[in-house]
Amino acid sequence: MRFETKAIHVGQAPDPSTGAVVIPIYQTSTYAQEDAGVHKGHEYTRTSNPTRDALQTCLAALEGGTHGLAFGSGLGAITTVLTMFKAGDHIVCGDDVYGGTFRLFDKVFKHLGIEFGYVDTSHPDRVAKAIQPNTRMVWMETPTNPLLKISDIRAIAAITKAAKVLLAVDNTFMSPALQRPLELGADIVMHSTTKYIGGHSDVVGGFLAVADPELHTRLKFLQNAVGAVPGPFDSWLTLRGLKTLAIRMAAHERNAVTIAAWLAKHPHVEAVLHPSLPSHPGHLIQKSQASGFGGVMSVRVHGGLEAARRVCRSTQLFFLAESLGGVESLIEHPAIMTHASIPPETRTALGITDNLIRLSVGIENVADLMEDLDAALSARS
Ligand code: P1T
Repeated sequence: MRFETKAIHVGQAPDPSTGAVVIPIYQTSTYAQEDAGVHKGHEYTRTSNPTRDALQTCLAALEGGTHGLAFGSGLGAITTVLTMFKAGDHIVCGDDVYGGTFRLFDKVFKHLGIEFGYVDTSHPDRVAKAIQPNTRMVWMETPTNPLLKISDIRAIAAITKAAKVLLAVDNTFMSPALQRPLELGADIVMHSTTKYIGGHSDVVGGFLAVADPELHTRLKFLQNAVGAVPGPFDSWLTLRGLKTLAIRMAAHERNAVTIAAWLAKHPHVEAVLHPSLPSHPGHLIQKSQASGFGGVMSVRVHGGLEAARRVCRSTQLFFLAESLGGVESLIEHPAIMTHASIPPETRTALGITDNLIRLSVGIENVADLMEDLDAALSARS
């Protein structure tokens, strides 16, 4: 079965009792047992639920994994991964990650004794140098949020395998329709399913996919023990979104590639960060490991903070909002919004400057989106 077919059929056979072609929302917290310990495969919904099972089976298959685990948010998924470790363990983390991921590591797990080293993972040699005897995992995003830096998954997987540490890739920006890190050597793929997988900005969720049954057993134990699970309705909404992932991603991609090339020549734009541009330093690596460039880009506008703020509040179709990956276009200001939890000095050093805005290009008509951006850029000054 190919990707588009898997998205609609894997884990989603018609309901045996009614023939319903859509997996029902099993809105139940518990399941009646015939005798103590004798049940039909489900005991309690934190542990398992048929609607969640369908999502887990389908999305794991799309990622090329053997198993998947769904969570109530992306950060719930990351938290669960981190509970595999103990005080004194060390994690190498990309220096450009979603602000909430950095906050979770720096303000929660660091205080519990887990150590973190931050490196630019777009240079695999820096990852190799950062690995210490107590390193247990490398955590990275590619493309990164919000600077769209590209890291070579195959090269880093070779490094982590040799060092016997886990490689976890946050695949939120690409989705499995464009990039499948497990097939490139990663051990864990993580998603904020809030984004492209749900796809309609109506549900928050997270996901982990693995290709190693032993790692799945460890993480499944923690999914139940920690309890950051999604409810049946959220699982159902996410699965409903997943069915159209391939066609949505193609539409996001088409619009974003057109807009990136146009903005790169726009007189009010200083720089466009999108891997589709041949001038992007990660362009060739992106082409070698993914089948597209995705719908998110960041743009440095001419002028400073005020100019960027004005652009953000002047668009009509691009809503000024956090998040990304929904069918509607969004615009946001990372330094003030999604990455505010990163200290200002670090933001500046990384390049999350005050004139940086991030676009999540939706699937509206691209000419309407360009007119909207053009008018907002003209209102800049
Ligand atoms: O919001 P949540 O579902 O908990 O997922 C967190 C998360 C993890 N990883 C990446 C790459 C993300 O982009 C996010 C969430 N990001 C936003 C809300 C945002 O606007 O960037």
